[in-house]
Amino acid sequence: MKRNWQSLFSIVLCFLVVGGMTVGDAWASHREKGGSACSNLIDDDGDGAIDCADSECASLSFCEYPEVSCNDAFDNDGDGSIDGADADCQAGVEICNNLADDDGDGAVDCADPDCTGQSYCQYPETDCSDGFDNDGDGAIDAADSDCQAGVEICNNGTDDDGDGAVDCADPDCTGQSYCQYPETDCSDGFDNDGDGLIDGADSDCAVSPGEALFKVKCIMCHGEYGAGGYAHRSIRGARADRIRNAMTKWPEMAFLMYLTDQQLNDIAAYLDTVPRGDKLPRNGDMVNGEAQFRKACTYCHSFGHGDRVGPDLMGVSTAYSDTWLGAWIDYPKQIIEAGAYDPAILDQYPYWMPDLGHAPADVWDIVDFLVGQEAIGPLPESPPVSLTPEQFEASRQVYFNHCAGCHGLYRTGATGPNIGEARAQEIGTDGLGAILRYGTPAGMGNFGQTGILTEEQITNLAAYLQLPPPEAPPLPMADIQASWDLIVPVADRPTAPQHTRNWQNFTGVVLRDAGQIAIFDGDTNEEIAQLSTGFAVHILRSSSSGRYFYAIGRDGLVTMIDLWTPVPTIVANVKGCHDARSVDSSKFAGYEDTYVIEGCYWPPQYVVYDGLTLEPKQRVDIPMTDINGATLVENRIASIVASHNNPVWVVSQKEAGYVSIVDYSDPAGLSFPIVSNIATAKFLHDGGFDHTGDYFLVAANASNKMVVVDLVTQTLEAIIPAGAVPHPGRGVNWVDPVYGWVNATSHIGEGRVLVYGADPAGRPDVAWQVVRDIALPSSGSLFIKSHPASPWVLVDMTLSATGNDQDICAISKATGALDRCFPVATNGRAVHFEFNLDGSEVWVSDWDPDGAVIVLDSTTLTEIRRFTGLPTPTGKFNVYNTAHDIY
Ligand code: DHE
Repeated sequence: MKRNWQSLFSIVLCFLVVGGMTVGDAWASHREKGGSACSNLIDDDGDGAIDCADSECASLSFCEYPEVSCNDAFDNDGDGSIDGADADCQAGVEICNNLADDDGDGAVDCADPDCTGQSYCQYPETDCSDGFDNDGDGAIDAADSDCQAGVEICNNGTDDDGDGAVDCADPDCTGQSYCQYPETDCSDGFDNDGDGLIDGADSDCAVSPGEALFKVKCIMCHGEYGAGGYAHRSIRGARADRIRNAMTKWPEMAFLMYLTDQQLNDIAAYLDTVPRGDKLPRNGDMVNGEAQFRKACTYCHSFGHGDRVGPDLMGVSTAYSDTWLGAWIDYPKQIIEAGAYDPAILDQYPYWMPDLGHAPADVWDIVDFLVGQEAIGPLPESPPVSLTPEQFEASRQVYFNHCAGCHGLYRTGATGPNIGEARAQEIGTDGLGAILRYGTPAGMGNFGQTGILTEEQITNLAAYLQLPPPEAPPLPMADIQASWDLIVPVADRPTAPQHTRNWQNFTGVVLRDAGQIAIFDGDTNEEIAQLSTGFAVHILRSSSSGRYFYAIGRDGLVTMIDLWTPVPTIVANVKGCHDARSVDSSKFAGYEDTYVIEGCYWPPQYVVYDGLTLEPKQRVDIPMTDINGATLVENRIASIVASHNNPVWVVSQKEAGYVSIVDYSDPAGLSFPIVSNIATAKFLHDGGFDHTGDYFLVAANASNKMVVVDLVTQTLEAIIPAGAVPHPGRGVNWVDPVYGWVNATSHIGEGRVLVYGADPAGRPDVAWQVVRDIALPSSGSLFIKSHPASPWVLVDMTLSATGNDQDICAISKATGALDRCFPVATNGRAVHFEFNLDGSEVWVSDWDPDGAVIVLDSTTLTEIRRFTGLPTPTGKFNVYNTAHDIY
């Protein structure tokens, strides 16, 4: 791992730096006798030898590189000889981009192993009709295999592979570094960044081309305005030939060889005009450096204790210059995006170095710490603080509120990994603190950065996690009954709607952190109520008729809301769990609005209530054995769906891996037993129906599977291998043009939508088989949804760690391909979709303390309205769609 990581480091870009020495340093310290430079085509010291030909210059690294083009009238290697006059151009030296087999070994340019490592040899032929060998492999345009039909060329403004997506909008181009670049030349008549816009038409050209280039290629080392950055030295006023020479001489900059003279002139022109910038402050504060390292880096890296998710950093300051380390810590994303790293090496890592937002002074301090600690030796781990009983209790509550949902009350893991005390001790106090502060790309939230947890809470929680979990209390029927609060008895309720609104088009919006539900009239676009519900309220479900909403709080409080009163009114509350996520009503004909079921995360039980009053009817323990026969300490009820075809609820037992069928047809209305336990996979989470309602599809998101249960035979129908941590919400059903009825999931752990056939009667050939695997720009998706009236399947990337958390993506039902991804949220993260009654609008949450619900036209996907000023809006539930399970 360490070796790989070091080779990752070795392919650095755009750095006018070698071993801590800047170009300026090098030039200053290597001059011909007489005091002039080794690259000015002048025999400065009058000894008859020019530049690199002069022995004074021999030790300069750039004098070791060849003239890379022998016909461009430019002294590429700064040795004073141009083209044919340069000895490099003699037979025997392969020049890698001149279309000639210079060394006569039968291999031309990039096809010659001598050229391996030349960064431009890793690019495809980017234009198949410009008469130019763009990738320097010796084959021009159609003669290059890159230009064969069916291969998307990512910057030629053409849909080469006919999948409806052009250039960088085509998922095939994901990862092409230049798809992350701006228009790098604003006057070449070429669409450099493949976004379909040429030169001045591209908004990237609002800044000068040189500035645009500088900001993606150079700023990481040289800082704002080239004022010095981590390279310590201003490059204000650097000339194009100096830049060319630098990139020719030093391997770290070789990947920039494809920059044209015009582009270098543009950069030089920009550097000529920049104001004098401030140098980055460097305090040499190792103590702060160590503190920052412990706070931010220790989840991925140890210092002297072996590799973790990332490599051990002991030795890193010997292997790399402080300039390099500084730039890497400050700008990891940009460095990767600039294209200097071989994607094949990056692919070896589950996670790439994230940008943790350090101030430059802290970056320098971390670098100084890495250098200083080297002499001292391995960094000892911090011991956990000892907790007072009050701090222990407060940490227990913090854990319950923020961690138990994913990791379990007993920390055995489910959606998140096992973080029992043994594993927590292994991660250590510093590592736990770092992960709580900054989260992970696998979906763990950045609780410290976002202010959800204070530093004190993080410190205490890191200690709490290293202690055994406390016993969780039961919640017996007597306590449940005592919690029941019938606010408006049925006899006092209206028998018809007391307003003229179209209540079936009401949409309830979860205001998570406020513990409230906002209710909107989808016809008039008015907010008509804001009602207090349970703690960190999670979801709403509708009664079968749609008249009532049932809200479930994470504290287990079920709240029943009547939509027929003049304004929506809470008519009953009850608490059947200490911790809960799911609730649903009885939806089979004859049982409309008759019963409600609440599934608990803790205790391991479900509770059935009267559907009109919430009077508790029965509490049922769930089995504590999993599908492998193992005894469980915790078995949570995850998703519950109410069948429209039978008088049953379908209940997912998370840890056990069983899908249970709970029958509510007892004529006496007293008994609500599990009548079938169907063994599937672990750990079950969220799911919904297929288009017929006869199959239930649920994510077993700890085993990367989608499970299909046949509700007619009450047997396991199929297990579909999925990607990392599938998370479909209730999923989505539509008719694919090739495969008929399909269903799909997105994933938390990877940027991928899997589409599988879902019509065993009509299309048995593809039933429950993956028929499409669609790449998304980011992992971190929570929900995928559609409506029969919309041509799109929409997917969010709420937990994206790569900056896509405000974006949503649209997959075309007509083509089955990803059509576009675009930003929707402005203040927070884009999360969850709901359609209005007729499906003409789709509502998306901007999940933020100052949040909003953004309403898009469900066909054009343009914004038509937004409801602002909503605290932490998350799930949204339209009455009609929720009552009828339309998704
Ligand atoms: Fe949810 C559905 C559990 C975090 C918003 N979530 C579900 C379901 C479960 C679940 C079991 C299925 C319910 C059903 O169909 O009966 N959710 C959990 C967790 O355990 C988890 C991962 C962590 C936790 O501590 O709760 C979690 N959920 C979240 C969020 O952070 C979300 C994004 C915002 C919030 O409100 O907390 C969130 N979950 C939702 C939504 C649904 C949901 C909106 C319903 C989707 C639908 O369209 O039906």
